[in-house]
Amino acid sequence: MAGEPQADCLFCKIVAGDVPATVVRETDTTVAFRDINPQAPTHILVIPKVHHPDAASLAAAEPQIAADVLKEAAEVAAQEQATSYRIVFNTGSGAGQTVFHAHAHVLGGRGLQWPPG
Ligand code: IU
Repeated sequence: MAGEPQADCLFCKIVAGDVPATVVRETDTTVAFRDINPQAPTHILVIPKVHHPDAASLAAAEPQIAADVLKEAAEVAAQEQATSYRIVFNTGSGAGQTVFHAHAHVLGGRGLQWPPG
């Protein structure tokens, strides 16, 4: 069922505490943790606790939790003292999505180029 934990999902396992992660913030609906392969001095992933395969399907099914993810992305940036930062939702393998559980990348702590690669 949409939103239910998936046995083969790495991020569902992080939510459950079955896979370790460096958690920096947690709310009733979200978890934020450091990316294991950081692309900037600040590189944190904010995920909903519920399972949806990407940000758009999360927003369609549970818009309040999608809003929570965005709010937490800003909170994480503030906690990291990143005044300028980028929020990225890779969607689809062609855009670099490798984990099919919705997540926001929060990138900061250095100058960021535009357009991204
Ligand atoms: P992507 O947008 O689906 O490519 O992002 C997935 C991210 O998850 C990617 O930046 C990985 O480095 C990160 N990640 C992680 O933080 N911990 C893990 O155990 C695994 C991937 I596997």
